Parts: sequence; C-alpha cells; structure tokens
Amino acid sequence: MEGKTLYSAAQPSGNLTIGNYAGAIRNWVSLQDGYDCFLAIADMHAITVRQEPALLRRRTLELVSLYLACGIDPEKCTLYVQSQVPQHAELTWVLNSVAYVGEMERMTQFKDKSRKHADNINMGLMDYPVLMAADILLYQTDLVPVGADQKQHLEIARDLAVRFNNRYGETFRVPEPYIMKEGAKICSLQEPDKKMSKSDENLNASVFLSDDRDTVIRKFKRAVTDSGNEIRASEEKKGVTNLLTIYAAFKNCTVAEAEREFEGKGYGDFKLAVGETVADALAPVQEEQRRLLADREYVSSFLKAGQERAFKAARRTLSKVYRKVGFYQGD
Ligand code: ATP
Ligand code: LTN
Repeated sequence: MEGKTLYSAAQPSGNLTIGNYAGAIRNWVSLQDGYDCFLAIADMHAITVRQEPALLRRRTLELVSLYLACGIDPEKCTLYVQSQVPQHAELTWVLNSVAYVGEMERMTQFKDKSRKHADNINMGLMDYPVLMAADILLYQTDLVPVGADQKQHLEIARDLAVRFNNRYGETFRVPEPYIMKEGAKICSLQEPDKKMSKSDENLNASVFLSDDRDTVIRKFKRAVTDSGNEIRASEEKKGVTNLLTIYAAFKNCTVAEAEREFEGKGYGDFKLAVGETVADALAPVQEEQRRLLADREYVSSFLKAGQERAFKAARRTLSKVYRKVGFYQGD
C-alpha cells in the first residue's frame, strides 16, 4: 500500500520567527518519518505583497538551508521551490473556476493584509487561498501541518476539493489539517493578543530564528507580562501564557509541566529562563544554516532533485484534472 502524503510550505517573505518554528517546522520534523513529505518554499505566495526581487531570491536559499538545519531530512522529504513547478499556477487557474469571489473576500488573512497593504490589494492577494489549495491538492495530500492562522485556508482547500470532485468526478484526495494544540499560535512579545509575525514593525515583538543569543535574551527580558506574579496560563494572562507556550515548544514539554517548573519563581527569572532555552535551541540551528549557506552547490543539488520529484507528482494530478474538465490533450 502507498504511504500517506504530507504537504506544507512557508513563504520566503522575511526572516522566520520562533512562531513559524513552533507552529509549523517543528511538526514537519517530527512527522517526516511516517509520511511521504512535500515541503515547499512558497515564493509565488510571497509576491502577493511587495518583495525586493534580489532579497526574495536570497531568502529562498536561506529558507531551504533553514529547513535542513532544523532537521528536515532531504532524503525523506521532497524539498522544492514552488515557482519551479509550473503545475501550481496551472491548477490554480482551473480551481479559480470553482472558487467563489465571496468566499475569498471573507478570508481573515485577506482582510488583514488588505488593511495592512491598502495601496496594493491585488488579485493575487485575494487568490492566495486558491493557490494554496492547488499546492496541497496537486500532491494528493493527506495531512497538512500548519499554524492555527492557516486553518481557514485549509477549509477552503477541502471545500474546493469536494466541490471539484462533485462536479467532475473523484479527482482529489481531501486533505486533513494538523494543528498542534501547543505552539499553534505564538504571539507577539509586545502585544500578546496578536500573532507573532515576520513583518512586525516593532523589532522587539518577534524573535527571529537568526537572532543571536544576546538579542534573544534581551527580547524576552523586555517581553510584556501581566499584572500579578503568578506564572500560570490563563485567558487573562496572555503575556505569561505566551511565554509558557514558547518555553514548552522549545523544551518539548507541555504547558502544565512548564507551569510546575516555574511555580513560586518571579517574572524576572522566568523570562530569563525562557530566553536562555530559546537561545540554546537556536544556536546549533544557526550554525548548521551557516554551514549550508556556504555550500551553495549542495543546497542547489537538493532543490534540483526536489523539483524533479515534485514535477512528476504534480504532472500526474494535473493531467487527470485537464482530462476531467475536458481540455484537449492531443489524440
Ligand atoms: P506572513 O506574516 O509573511 O504572511 P507567515 O509567517 O504567517 O508570514 P509563512 O511563512 O507562510 O507565513 O508561515 C509558515 C508557517 O508558520 C504556517 O504554517 C503558519 O501557520 C506558521 N506560523 C506563522 N506564524 C505563526 C505563529 N505566530 N505561531 C504559530 N505558527 C505560525
Ligand atoms: N500560506 C501558508 C504557506 C503555504 C502553505 C501552502 C502551507 C503556502 N502553500 C500549502 C500549507 C500548505 C502560510 O503559512 N502563510
């Protein structure tokens, strides 16, 4: 019997944060043994907001080496760059004809990004979930590990798969989301009711995977905590809860275990311990990433192999789709 397929991606739209790590990459690493994995660098998604071309290219390579440095095994996973597999754009076009404008306009991310980039509300921004559905459906994916913010997009991917299958006959596997309870939403260190984001203007709000030890510790020292002095996760203590969540994600323990560990301790000691834990975890990843970035040939050889594997799998699904919708494919 064929194994199950896992698909996920991240955009080369900035430096990755510990939120990307805790919500997504960490899960890819822990799941990679049990699945046939496809992991993409979503550069086509990234251009839905303005990007500096040279920087986009550089970040693509940085992101690949980061995946590898975080423990993604290129022997087990197909690692590739989205724009190198043209079927993503092709399937998006077909799916556009079963996707409704109304459902795209309702997407939270579309609304947020339209507000944030009010001078550039482009068609791609609105079509973002359809491209993401195409990514997933091209590989007949079973499981999609993502952070909580992507849940709505996954619902769209499932809806489009079902709608297409109903209209044209069984074509796509309907994917399941995989959203971890702990770490699925890491929040800003400065405004803990907001998601930690790559593009936050307040540099103290996000911890980047590339931050050095002193920077990491300083950012955690400045993190907003709540009134009171108890180190306990609760709705009213968003700052403390966020720090506990981060600690648990990097220590591989539960939030309850983290609470027990800090019982009776003060906020100062607690913030320092979280900072040190994160810095300790990041150091080997950064070193490995540096090593890989210096070996451009090694990285590009993996991308080439990944592109070939992805292309073959994607071509299989796309030709089925073209047949189903009635596109002439030669006699
Ligand atoms: P942008 O803010 O530029 O849209 P992003 O970081 O949300 O970027 P990606 O790089 O595409 O977007 O995200 C990769 C993965 O990281 C996704 O699965 C996303 O859900 C997850 N992720 C992003 N931010 C967080 C966060 N703060 N907490 C948990 N998971 C997150
Ligand atoms: N939009 C996603 C990145 C992404 C993705 C995907 C995730 C693009 N294509 C397919 C899972 C499956 C984000 O996390 N911002």
